Amino acid sequence: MLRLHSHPFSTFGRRVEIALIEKNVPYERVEIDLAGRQHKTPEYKAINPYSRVPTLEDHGFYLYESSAILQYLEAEHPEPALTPADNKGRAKVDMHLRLCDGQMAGPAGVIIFQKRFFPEAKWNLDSIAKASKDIAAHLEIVNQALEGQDYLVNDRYTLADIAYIPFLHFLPLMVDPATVPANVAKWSAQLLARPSSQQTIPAK
Ligand SMILES: N[C@@H](CCC(=O)N[C@@H](CS)C(=O)NCC(=O)O)C(=O)O
Repeated sequence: MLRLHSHPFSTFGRRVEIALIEKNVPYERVEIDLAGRQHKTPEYKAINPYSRVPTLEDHGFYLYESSAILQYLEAEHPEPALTPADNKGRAKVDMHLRLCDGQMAGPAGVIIFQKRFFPEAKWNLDSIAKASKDIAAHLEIVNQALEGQDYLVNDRYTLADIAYIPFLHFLPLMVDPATVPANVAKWSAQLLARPSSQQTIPAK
C-alpha cells in the first residue's frame, strides 16, 4: 500500500490526499510530528532531504514535492483521469500547477502560517498586506482563466484545480471575501463542496 508521510495541517499534503481519494487509491497516513521537529531528524531527511511534508512512499520509492506526487499518481493510477488526454490540456494542467506553486503558495504561506499558528499580536501586518495584494493580483488572472468554464482546464476537474483547493480553503484569511472575483468565488465554492475536500478539512 502507498504511504503518505504528512501532517494533517499540511496544505501540500492535503492536495495529495484529495487526489488519492478522488482516484480511490488506498493509502496509509504516516503522521510526521512537525511541532516535535520529526521532519528534521536524520531518519526523515533520509527520505526527504528538504525536511518538508508530504513525502510519498511507494514500496521503497520515495517522492517529494506535492505537484510531482500528483503527476506520479496520475501516471500510476490513470482512472479516473485527472488530466485531459490531449497534449494541450496536459500542458495547461502542468502550467497551472507551476503557477499555483509559483504565484499562490508563497504569499498564501506568509498569511496562512501567521494567522493559523500565531496570536494576532505577533502578526507582521506589512508582510500580510503585501502577500494579500499579490494574491489578489493572481486571482484576477485565475478569474480570466475561468471565464466561460467551471474548471481551469478544458472545463473539467483536474489536478490543476486540486492543487488550489487547500489554498482556497483559507481564502477568507487571505483577501477580503467581498473582493474575490466572481468566477473564482464560484469555482472555489464548487471545489470545496466536493466530498474529497470535505473529508480532508484540517482541524485548524
Ligand atoms: N513545495 C513543497 C512544499 C512543502 C512544504 O512547504 N510543506 C510544509 C508543510 S505544509 C513543511 O513541511 N514545512 C516544514 C518546514 O519547512 O520546516 C511541496 O509542494 O511539497
